[in-house]
Amino acid sequence: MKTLKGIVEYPNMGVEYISKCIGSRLNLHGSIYKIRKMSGFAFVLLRTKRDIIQCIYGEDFSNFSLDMLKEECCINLSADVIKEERSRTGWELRMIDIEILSEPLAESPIVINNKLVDTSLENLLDYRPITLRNEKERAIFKLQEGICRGFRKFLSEQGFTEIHSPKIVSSGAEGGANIFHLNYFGEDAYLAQSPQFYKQMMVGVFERVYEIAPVFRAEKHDTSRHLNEYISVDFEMGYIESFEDVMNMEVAMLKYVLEILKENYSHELELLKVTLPSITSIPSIKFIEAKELISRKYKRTIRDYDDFEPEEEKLLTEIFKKEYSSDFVFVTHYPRSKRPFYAMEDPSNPDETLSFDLLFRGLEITTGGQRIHNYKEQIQKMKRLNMNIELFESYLMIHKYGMPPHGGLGLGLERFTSKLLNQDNVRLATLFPRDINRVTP
Ligand code: AMO
Repeated sequence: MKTLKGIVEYPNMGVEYISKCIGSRLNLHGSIYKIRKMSGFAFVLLRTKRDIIQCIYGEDFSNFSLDMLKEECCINLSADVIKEERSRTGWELRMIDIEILSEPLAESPIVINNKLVDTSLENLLDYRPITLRNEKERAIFKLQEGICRGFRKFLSEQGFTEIHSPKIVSSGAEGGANIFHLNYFGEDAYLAQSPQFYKQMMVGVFERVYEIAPVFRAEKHDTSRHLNEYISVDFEMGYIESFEDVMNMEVAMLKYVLEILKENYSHELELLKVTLPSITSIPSIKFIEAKELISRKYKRTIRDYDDFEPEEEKLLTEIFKKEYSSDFVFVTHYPRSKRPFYAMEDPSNPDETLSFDLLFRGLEITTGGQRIHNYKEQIQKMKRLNMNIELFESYLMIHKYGMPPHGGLGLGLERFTSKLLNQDNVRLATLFPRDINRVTP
């Protein structure tokens, strides 16, 4: 009978840990990132889980030949931590013995071990399984992990229950043509554009819920801000007094995330030279006032009274950066023509909805608002929009059988990450992007 040995303990191989081990011999593992040969010795960079650790190979102390090492070999290493004043860390790591666990078959077709992967976006994405091994590339996604960790921790502390809603659905939630159609055993089905209906249903169960999961949009345009699959951070909360409760929750959530990053991800922030924005409060402006403000300040004629042009989003955030030193701005009261059928209209002006977007450094990163919870009101609105009510029967159960006033939001994880890192393309903050021209790798 085979006995299991238990969990493989993860040895802490970070630079910080090694600094505490001067005078000892350590066992490490990792991949050879780069070898720099000098005369009689070599610098060997070992890529471990989070750090790139500089080791020294020396003919006089290493018990193996340098020729055994190739870039991207995976090795077990025993090494001595020796005090060395001239080194930036105060120590050097002398390679004593190695065990080669695996060797690559071929040399990498693209140089990944320089500061940057110096190539086109196309190549960067085509060779994603290996370009992600670059120190800076992987730091982007370590930070993204931190962002999600922050969202989860915050929402759970605020009494939200994490849910997992289906991604194969029978109707679209967000309207528009950007929905993927499926042949579901001969029936029509779709890939979920958002967890909208399900998170609302679950408010009737848990009062406060959230989900961090992929959603799908059949975007036919090749832009720097659209993906066909992205990660949506959604939350929904019951017993709200106003959609501003949702906005306040988002402000607190973003502050919390920035703190988590500051406390636990300084290594990646320094590597990527990211200065985090500071948030005290986030200013807000009504949609129509924002349109007029941009038009006045930049002498532009308003062409579309129902929506922003991408350029206007940029200009609006510029104004708020200059005048309020804020990287974020909420835009509220979007016209009802631009909001889905579940959006609650403002009783004092039904042309406007009790909804908002959050813009960050020129880009919309969140949409949210209060939802209609009254059955009759919802049916009336759907009739007005000529919708086929039968298709939405299961969703409408919540309205029919009782729902608290509620609202929530959806935030695009890749958009938020890319703006935080001052990137100009959302693909750079997506592990394996899906766009109109790409389904691999
Ligand atoms: P909306 O459709 O505005 O709202 O989407 C919410 C947020 O998702 C991000 N986003 C995208 N990111 C990358 N590629 C895309 N194609 C893409 N489309 C949207 C944006 C956007 O702000 N159910 C509502 C949310 C709610 O009211 O709770 C919804 O999905 O950051």
